[in-house]
Amino acid sequence: MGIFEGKRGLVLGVANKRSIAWGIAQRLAAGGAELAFTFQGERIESSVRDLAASVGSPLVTACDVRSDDDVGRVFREVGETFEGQLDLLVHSVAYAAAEDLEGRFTDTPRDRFWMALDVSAYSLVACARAAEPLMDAGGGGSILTMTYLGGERAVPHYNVMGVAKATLDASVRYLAWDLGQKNIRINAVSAGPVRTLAARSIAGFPTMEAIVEERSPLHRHIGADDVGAAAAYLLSEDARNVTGTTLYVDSGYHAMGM
Ligand code: 0WE
Repeated sequence: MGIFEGKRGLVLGVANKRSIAWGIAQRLAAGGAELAFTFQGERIESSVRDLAASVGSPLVTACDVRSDDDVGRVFREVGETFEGQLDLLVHSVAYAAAEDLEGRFTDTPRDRFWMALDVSAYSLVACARAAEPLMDAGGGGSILTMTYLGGERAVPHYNVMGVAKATLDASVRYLAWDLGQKNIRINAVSAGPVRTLAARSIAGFPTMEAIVEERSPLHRHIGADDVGAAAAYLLSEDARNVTGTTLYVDSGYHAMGM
């Protein structure tokens, strides 16, 4: 019997088979979890539907995390699908305009600054609030989000995404306090660079991988499967007394000073 047998989860952020969210979902499904998925945009709908079908998902639905109405509708659908209960929530969502992930942070315009924080940080707050009653109905739950070292240190070109991740990290701690009352845990995984669809459009991504390979204690790349393993731990009962924290899956890169 798997460690997620009888558990029901919602996964936001799968785009294709390389997505970090998919690496996490596969682990949860292998442990026996029943999973619902959301996708962003018609372009990726069919690939998400195919992946979801491969793990027997009962619900695949669009979600624009910038819209409270849409988030509300999605969690109503989840409640209907899962008999009013939700145990696991995976938030693996981020977006900044491509032009703001190059050049100078100083040049980030106001509208795109708030857009990046809305999609990448506030979305966690909106989802946690919507998940709360469904998790409370089952006596508790566990939420996981994805963060990055660029929210704590200045990583060249990460720019406004770093500010969004700093906001996300602080949100995890405040949500942990509020939701702890309902036996709902919330944690983050801070992954090193993972070669996803989003990563491939980032100039200098191969250079970042090479730097991790050279300077991290373990001298190796991080895969979505590595993130999946850490996420499964944080989402499981093994982490029952772990909340408000960040687990680094980065070959130890964050521990280094040079
Ligand atoms: O959080 C991220 C990237 C998330 C991301 C990726 C894209 C690419 C396509 C957010 N928005 C967009 N917008 C797009 O148009 N990472 C941790 C990966 C990443 O992105 C970087 C990095 C690293 C590492 C960007 C610059 C420098 C380092």
